[in-house]
Amino acid sequence: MMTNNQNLLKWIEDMKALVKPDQVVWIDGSEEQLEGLRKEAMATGEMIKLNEEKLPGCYLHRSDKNDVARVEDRTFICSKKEEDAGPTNNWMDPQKAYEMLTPIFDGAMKGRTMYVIPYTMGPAGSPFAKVGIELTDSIYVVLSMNIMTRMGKKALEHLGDSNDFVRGLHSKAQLDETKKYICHFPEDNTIWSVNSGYGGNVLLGKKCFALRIASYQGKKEGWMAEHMLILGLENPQGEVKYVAAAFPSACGKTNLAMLIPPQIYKEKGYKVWCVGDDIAWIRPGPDGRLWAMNPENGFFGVAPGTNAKSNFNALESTKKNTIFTNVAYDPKNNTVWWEGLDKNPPEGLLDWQGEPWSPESGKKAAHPNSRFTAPAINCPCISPEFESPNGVPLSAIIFGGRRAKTAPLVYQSFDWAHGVFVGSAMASETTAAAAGAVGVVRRDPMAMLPFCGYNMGDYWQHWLDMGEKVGDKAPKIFNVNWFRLDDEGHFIWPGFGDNMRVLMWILDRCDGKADAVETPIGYEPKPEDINIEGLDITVDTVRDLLSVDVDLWKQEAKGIEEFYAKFGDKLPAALRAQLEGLKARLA
Ligand code: OXD
Ligand code: MN
Repeated sequence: MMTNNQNLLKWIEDMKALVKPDQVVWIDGSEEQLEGLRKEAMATGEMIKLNEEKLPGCYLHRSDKNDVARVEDRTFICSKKEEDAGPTNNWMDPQKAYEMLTPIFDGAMKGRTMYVIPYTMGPAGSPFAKVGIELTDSIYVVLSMNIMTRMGKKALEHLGDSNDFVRGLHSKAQLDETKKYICHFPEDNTIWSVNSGYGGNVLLGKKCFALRIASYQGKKEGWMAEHMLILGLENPQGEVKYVAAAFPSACGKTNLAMLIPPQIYKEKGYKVWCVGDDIAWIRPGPDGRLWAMNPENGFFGVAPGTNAKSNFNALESTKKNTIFTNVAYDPKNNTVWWEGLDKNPPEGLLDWQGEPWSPESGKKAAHPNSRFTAPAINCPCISPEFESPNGVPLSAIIFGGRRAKTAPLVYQSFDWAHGVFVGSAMASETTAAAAGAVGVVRRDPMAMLPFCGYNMGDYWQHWLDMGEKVGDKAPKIFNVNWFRLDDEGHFIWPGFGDNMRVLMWILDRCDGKADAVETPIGYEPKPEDINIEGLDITVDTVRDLLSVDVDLWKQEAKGIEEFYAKFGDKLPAALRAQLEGLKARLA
């Protein structure tokens, strides 16, 4: 035992009595203990040690074939009142949820070891940092939490005698799909996850704590937990400005977070620094501005499509001390492979389930949601402020989605409240859209649809309140869309590193250095103010990318109105007023 914290010890005793493990092991975070666990996982086949020369310290793990992604339909917010979970979450009464889960957890760890993982989200000692304890019967979880969080003794020191820790209970149990549940009890600071071994469901520090529970804590305590990357853009004078950005899954968040500047900017001495790729905790600093911190310690990235061209920095991050899950395996070289890594799948490859694979087998070698869990410090462009206890001050907040026609390349909100409206109306279209066809719109406010731990209407009100609190020191809010399609269904904007050209306009706006044109939806750049030097597009293309189709926007306003209707009187009046304002400007 490594603590005298009676709240913690009592809770662990209660959980032990429930899951009945053969033994309990406290994770102290020492390399010695971790190495022992790696050896054990190799002996049982839970992990395969990869080529020590090519991929030092790296391992391959395979999850159950029916257990490969987050399960939104089995994810619940268990608040006392149903309206506190809101219309966008699955809800269960907390008492009923505990009653239902108790027999599932009862004896689930018989014959197994229960690992006690103390961890912090954020560096221990930081005013942002929060403690979680995860109890689990999975070595894979322990080793992955070691990459994704700060784990071990330091976390207990940070906690001291406090009762303020998130109680996470996880058991793989029998991996019984019909009894798989990811339940959050925000009012109890508690998460119970059972019958899954997949990262997003079982690395409880990430989506479960750092977004769902933390968003609820932030509402109570006056801060925000957001599904956002954080990046720093350094100019040739060495000044760094920070932005946070929210995009739905599969919109290139990790790519933007680790962006490599185009040649024309590199030459001049511009640099981009990655502070975080998925989650931002944001709070007012002593200077009255909003400061953001990445509570995680690693990246849980999607492997397929990652290559030296699409995301050099992410690929580099996976070259040591990384755990790969459900990618393909090359037994000859003892390395890994996935679709989009290169065009030459090695001969003799085994697919993500360990079955022989060849390009003719007509199936994917790596699972489309195969992942890497990589230490953030591996990233060549990791920000020097990554460990900063105070986080970084935000100049801008960026929302975005995947829209074929409606949203322009970039626009700025009129003010904070209008920016909250823009975020609340965020949406992406399904990508299968054939040439020119417009996909189905899925609303994903602030990219938090599956991650907000309470009523989304109350969450929007919290955003509005935070803006009031910081007043004119608030970051400026923008919306971007890298995904406009031409009539043949091709992307018009080059994207990737060239997105920096848009970031430059955004930061110029924040500095009062760039003009804008007022449109019904917000402020837009003058087409000639987006730098296209070195690109094979013209100012007319940029003009096209910035065009606002009033008819499409009238439809959009209707879509927002329908979505808002779900929230009844939880919809903040200020957002209703914003919608009316948009409609009036479009008329
Ligand atoms: C993620 C997600 O895994 O947003 O980060 O789905
Ligand atoms: Mn995410």
